[in-house]
Amino acid sequence: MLGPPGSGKGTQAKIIANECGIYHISTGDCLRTEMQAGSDIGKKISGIIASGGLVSDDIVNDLIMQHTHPRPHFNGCLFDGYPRTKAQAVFLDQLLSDRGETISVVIDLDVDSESLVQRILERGKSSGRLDDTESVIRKRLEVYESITAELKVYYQKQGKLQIISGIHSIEDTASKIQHIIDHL
Ligand code: B4P
Repeated sequence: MLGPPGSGKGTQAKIIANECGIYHISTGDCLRTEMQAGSDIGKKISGIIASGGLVSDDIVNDLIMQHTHPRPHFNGCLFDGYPRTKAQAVFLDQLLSDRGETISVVIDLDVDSESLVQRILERGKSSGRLDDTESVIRKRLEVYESITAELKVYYQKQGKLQIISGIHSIEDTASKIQHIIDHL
């Protein structure tokens, strides 16, 4: 699941994973769990997340290694907010290929910047997240445009990218994603 912060990746990933029996992994959730636990990793990353930057590829790829062992009871795995850099994308391709697996589809949720800012500010009223303030949101959008957005080209070249408008209701967006998955 690709898309800028606030585009609905987490929202949609939970719905789709639940409907389709797919294992859902959100690197954002994993990193927040580390921070809440006060682990060594959590201490290392809290400043980066609070300022809207990206956590290092090594830390995030390690988390992915820990969470992606084979899970035969699920119909696959849905990566939410990962990869966010070209190095992470290359790492994931290699990890899957070593297991004889591959990515089936990459869903990119397309939402305009002002709607993203409004959504995250709204979420910030109750989330308690340090990165849900206006200045940090704008930084996260810049980071997305300068580093993560190039992954659209990466997956387009692999013929895996499906771009979906994410400005409609949560239910409408979920049914569009479901349609794509049903036709894989
Ligand atoms: P994430 O947890 O991934 O944060 P996010 O991008 O804001 O989440 P998301 O985009 O899923 O939010 P959602 O749309 O569900 O990452 C947080 C931080 O962790 C990053 O900034 C980075 O520092 C670090 N990190 C995570 N992964 C990393 C990686 N791979 N590499 C390096 N660093 C990494 O929700 C937005 C809001 O919109 C919600 O309130 C929702 O209710 C609302 N909403 C959703 N869909 C809607 C719709 N259709 N209409 C109206 N509102 C909607």
